[in-house]
Amino acid sequence: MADPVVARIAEKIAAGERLSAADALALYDSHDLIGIGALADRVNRTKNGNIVTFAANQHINPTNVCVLRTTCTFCGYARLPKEAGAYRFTLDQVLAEAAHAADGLTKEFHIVGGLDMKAGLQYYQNMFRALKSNFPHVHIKALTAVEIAHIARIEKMTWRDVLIALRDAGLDTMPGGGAETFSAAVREQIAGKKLAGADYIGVHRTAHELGIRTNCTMLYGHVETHQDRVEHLMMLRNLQDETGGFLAYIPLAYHPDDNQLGRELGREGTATSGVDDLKMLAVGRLFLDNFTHIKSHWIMVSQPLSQLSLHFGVNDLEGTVVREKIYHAVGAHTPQGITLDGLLTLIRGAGKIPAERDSFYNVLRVFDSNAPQAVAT
Ligand code: V47
Ligand code: SF4
Repeated sequence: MADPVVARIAEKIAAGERLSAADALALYDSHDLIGIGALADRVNRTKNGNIVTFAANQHINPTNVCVLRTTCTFCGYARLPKEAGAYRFTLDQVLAEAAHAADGLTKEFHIVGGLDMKAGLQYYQNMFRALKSNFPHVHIKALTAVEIAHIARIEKMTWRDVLIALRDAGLDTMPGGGAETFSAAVREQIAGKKLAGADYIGVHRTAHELGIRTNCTMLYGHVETHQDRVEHLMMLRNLQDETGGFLAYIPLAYHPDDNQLGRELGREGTATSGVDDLKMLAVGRLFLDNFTHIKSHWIMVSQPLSQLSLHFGVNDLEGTVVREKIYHAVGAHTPQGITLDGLLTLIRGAGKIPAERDSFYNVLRVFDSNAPQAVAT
């Protein structure tokens, strides 16, 4: 159903005007999904053409021990130190996990875990140094703002000093996890003791000042309102205006299985709707006019929906992930990894041109032929 509000916003965009918070709210409230998607697609094409990128990455989750285990009610991954299933990798175990990268194809380690009292600065410094020495060609994207603040707290250091020490040990960029939804009321309900939204922004600002580029996220589809979503996006856009340090925005669909929040809300087995998933990506593309890259995380929303999202403003797909644990702990039924051929087929099926990128979004190779490529992951 065409919505006059979307038509008005289209005129604004065509005139080069920035969307206001009220515009973003109107888009979230609108049921004109196709109109919003077409707008987001147009904006994306002007920035990224027909190219859809992915990175050959590997997730490593070195510890699931977390001091916030009982207060982040949406999380099914964390464990208390003595709880069944708790683990913390030794350095040798991390290197064994990382061994997949010996094939030379993996170009990025994405390393995140719990807030573990026994995983302090030295644990990560040793890990990053060893990874860099064993796999010098692999980029290290590691530790969310929440983990940086945790290390700073247990080591009695500033965020800045922790970031400098980790950068010196090999940290290249940071992922966007830990943002959840910034609203204090929402945080109180789903992540009562987690780093406040303003502090998440503060850690990212410090990282950007040190030349460490980062991603950002929003966890949606739990108890947040449309207004909460808009305020969250506004905080991200404002920091990007200030520093330009964000590489990509990634909305994360809440998975309600095997976590306390899902049980409290009576939502087990009911994931976010496809309409909301697409709208989150498209509105992100339209409101975050100072971002080049909007990423869909196919593990969270399924491969078919991620393929559709390529017509809703998305230009980047979470890549060849080896052994993803966090979403599979909370009911994601998608495969834990995808082959290169699978990814190419998915992107080409949307009429787009697949391209492998590095962690800074430089295109490494464009797969412009329809012939199958002799590379597997
Ligand atoms: O912060 C935890 C989310 C995030 C659930 O930067 C959940 O490139 C859904 O941020 N349902 C960590 N989500 C993962 C993350 C990420 C993923 C891929 C790429 C990048 C990047 C970042 O996972 C957490 C939290 O928001 N999460 N539990 C759940 N039940
Ligand atoms: Fe810990 Fe992160 Fe899970 Fe919260 S979401 S309990 S901080 S691992």
